[in-house]
Amino acid sequence: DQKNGKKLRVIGVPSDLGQGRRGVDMGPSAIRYAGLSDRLKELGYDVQDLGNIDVPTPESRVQGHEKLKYLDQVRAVCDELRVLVRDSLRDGFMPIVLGGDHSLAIGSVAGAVEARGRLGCIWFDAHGDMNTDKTTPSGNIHGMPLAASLGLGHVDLVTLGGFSPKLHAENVVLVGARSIDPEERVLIRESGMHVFTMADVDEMGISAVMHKAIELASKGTQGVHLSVDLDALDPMYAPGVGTAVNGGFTYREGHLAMEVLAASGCVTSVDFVEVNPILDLQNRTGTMAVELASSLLGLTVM
Ligand code: NNH
Ligand code: MN
Ligand code: MN
Ligand code: MN
Repeated sequence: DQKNGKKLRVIGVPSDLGQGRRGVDMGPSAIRYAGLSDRLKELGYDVQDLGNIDVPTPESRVQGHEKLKYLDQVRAVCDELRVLVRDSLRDGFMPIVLGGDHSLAIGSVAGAVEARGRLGCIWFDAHGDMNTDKTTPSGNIHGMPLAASLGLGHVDLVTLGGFSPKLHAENVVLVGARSIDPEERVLIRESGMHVFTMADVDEMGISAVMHKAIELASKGTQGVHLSVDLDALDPMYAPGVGTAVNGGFTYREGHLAMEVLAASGCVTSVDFVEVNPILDLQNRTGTMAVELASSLLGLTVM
């Protein structure tokens, strides 16, 4: 079942505060330029684009804490996004959040959980995003959103919206991982969340991985938040990301993952993040985001 009928709301978050390389703030424009709204309208959806959240440029602010760069600004942006995602769901729209760096997911997850209650989460990423201010090698908050959503890390990130944790580890599934920091690995293990590495995808096949991921994320939940970091894909198909890692999903694996999700009807909100058009080749990565969105939302009726 399409949990929110046929109404979609697009929310842009032009943030590059959560990572070190400028340009990801232009991600929402790149995804729109690649034709997101038209593609979704062709699929029969009513699409409302809310435009972009106001995000300060890093050059105009002080970085602040070395282990939590731009903490205050990231928190403010996430809080604004939380309200927009929450209210979109309450108004009967499925939110599609365009990034921007992955720190924004702290806000989208919070808003989605506020609106719907207990949610599962499927996180496509080359990375774990399970660092805290204690374990981060970079101080970049885009390496922390999954940890924050599970109640781990700095209080300002964890308590967004006034409740914590947002997610329960048994309903959280990371798919595509192939670059995990040593201390982050310990947190992942201790948390009890589920991980399908690229090696698992190679062994089991993406279809089996996705069916298992959906089962885990759906058990006892009111829906699933899907967070797609474009660096989950192989850099051949998504070169426009700040921290590319070889050995990612092929084009077809990415699409099959979306198609299995579409058939299940479990996804109730979604992020497409880390698109950096400055590092891209002719907007290949923005285009990939649009194509993945249309596979995710494509009607399965032939
Ligand atoms: N794990 C590294 C860090 O925390 C890199 C994170 N980069 C990402 N995450 N793109 O998705 O700094
Ligand atoms: Mn990543
Ligand atoms: Mn990420
Ligand atoms: Mn990233």
